[in-house]
Amino acid sequence: MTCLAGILTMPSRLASSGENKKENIDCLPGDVNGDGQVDLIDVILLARYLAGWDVVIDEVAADVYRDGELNLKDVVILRRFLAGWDVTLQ
Ligand SMILES: [Ca+2]
Ligand SMILES: [Ca+2]
Repeated sequence: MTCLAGILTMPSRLASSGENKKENIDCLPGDVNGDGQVDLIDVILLARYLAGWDVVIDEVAADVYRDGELNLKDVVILRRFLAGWDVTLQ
């Protein structure tokens, strides 16, 4: 699975590299909206997604509690991270 940030940056990377090797696209854990930083907007976006809103999120980056699904655990981890708790986003 490729994260949203990876998809967005892929064309330029492929064009500049000129090689056909498989690249590991860096995905920023917790960057739900794929803007390159993790902040409160990402938490809000994820919460809205879970509430059934019609929002587009990076489901791979949003799964900070790596259990393969998106739920409130991910929101909690993200909130703790932003609050300065000693948690690691994966
Ligand atoms: Ca973000
Ligand atoms: Ca999860």
